[in-house]
Amino acid sequence: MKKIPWLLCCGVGPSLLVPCQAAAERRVDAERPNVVLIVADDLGYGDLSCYGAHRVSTPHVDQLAACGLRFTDAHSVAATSTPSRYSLLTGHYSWRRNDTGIATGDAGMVIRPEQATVADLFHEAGYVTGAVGKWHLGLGDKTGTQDWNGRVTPGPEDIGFDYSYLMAATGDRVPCVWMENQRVANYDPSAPISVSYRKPFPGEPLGKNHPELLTKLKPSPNHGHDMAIVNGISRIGYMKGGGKALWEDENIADSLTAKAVDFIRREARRPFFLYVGTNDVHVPRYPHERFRNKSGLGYRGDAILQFDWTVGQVIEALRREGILENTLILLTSDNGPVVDDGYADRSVELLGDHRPWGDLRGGKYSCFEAGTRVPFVVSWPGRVKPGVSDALVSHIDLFATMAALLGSRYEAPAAPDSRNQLPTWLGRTRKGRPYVIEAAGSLSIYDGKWKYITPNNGSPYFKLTNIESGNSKQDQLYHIRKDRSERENLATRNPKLLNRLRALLEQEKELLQR
Ligand code: NG6
Ligand code: CA
Repeated sequence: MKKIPWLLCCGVGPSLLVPCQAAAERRVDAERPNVVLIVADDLGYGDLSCYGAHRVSTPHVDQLAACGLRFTDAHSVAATSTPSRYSLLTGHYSWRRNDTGIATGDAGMVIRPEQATVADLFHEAGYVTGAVGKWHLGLGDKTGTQDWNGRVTPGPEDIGFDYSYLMAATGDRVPCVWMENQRVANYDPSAPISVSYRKPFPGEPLGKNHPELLTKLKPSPNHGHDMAIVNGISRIGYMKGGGKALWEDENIADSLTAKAVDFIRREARRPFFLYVGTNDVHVPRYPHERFRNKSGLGYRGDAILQFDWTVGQVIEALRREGILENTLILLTSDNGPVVDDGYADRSVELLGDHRPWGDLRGGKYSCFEAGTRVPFVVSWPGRVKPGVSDALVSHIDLFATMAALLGSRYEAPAAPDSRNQLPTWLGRTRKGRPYVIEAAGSLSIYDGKWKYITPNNGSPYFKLTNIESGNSKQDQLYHIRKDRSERENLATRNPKLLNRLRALLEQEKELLQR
């Protein structure tokens, strides 16, 4: 494990260290709670019953929200996974870099070892740290050069995680194996693994040529999930080998939940930080038979039930160990919802009047609110006063907020975009951020009342996923507080306001270029 010289805990260290804004908070919460961060995949603002879903029921999340604080104006930094998770873990805006787009399964580490993460913070504070589930932040040094038959390094260990059990990218991308502490779990020496995103392996059947092998799910036309076939589902990318290490999609939630529960059991006696990234409700959706066809909404709805089950299992494990009271749980989603994202799983046909995006416009990939306004629940029994908060909050603040919780100090270059929001996240104030910045086809800035979407040349509508992208060649300005469905573009009527937001955004963009 690397030691980050500039990252020190509890105020020890040379005077050049910039004190964290809320070191004082530590005095309030001195007993070092465990922190569990649950990040759902593509779960929409309207997908949970506590956020108004009527057609699907999520009792475990609802219970968490009932005992904690449910935020109605929470935002991820980006409308897809890699840039969203990058910012969540680093406190650095992914849009400041040009290499944080959706990562392939053979991408090198997007967060480089020298960069600080929230896991480093916990690690340096003496916590044991774990990451379980969806990763999608690259593994190894350089894209396409990993040897999947050995230890892939650098990896999560180099950015603060003592333990990891991860899928490299997404369920729809090869390699379809679990990486446990940077080695293929359940490795099968009789089936060495090769991965390529450039060319197929001779003799390996592909989804596009062998529909008869697609026993679980077929790809939707034109999305491109028709390459390597792994256990009855074709994926993006090419893969050979794997044998008994290959995952079965119906067991993904069980596997990652078991590892999360094991971690909690193992580490219950010392403070820990656990990141749980569920595969639900990302495609391919093929939930366990306990959930399949149970929601009435197709596999997407079933995957929501499965997600809720995972949340319940994690909470139950904490309760069993007697540490629920001393655990801060954060639950959110990496980006907004999509119904058909590449597989013919009948989620479109069976959606009925369920609205994954709630009353928001757009969805995953979109500059409109449904792309980046996400569920966000904070629970810490006895510490967080139960309720609902409409404070403006963002994933970007996880780093500084956790630093405040821990009383950690860190030098200014770490997490430059992150601000301490501990009082807001714990419900001690309803004052949130002055504004948030969101990235999809282009950047938007939203101050809790007005939102400005910068013009761009992208297509206004994504035909494949049936999502309004929010892209426009014109400036767009919406009065979100009155019109959160972004129906009326008020840009031409409010040039002053628009200029103010544009100037603020420009200022942010220049901030780190000095
Ligand atoms: C897209 C994929 C989509 C999904 C997404 C990543 C196509 C046409 N679509 O490029 O299926 O994998 O990437 O989703 O390739 S995310 O939530 O992990 O960002
Ligand atoms: Ca996602």
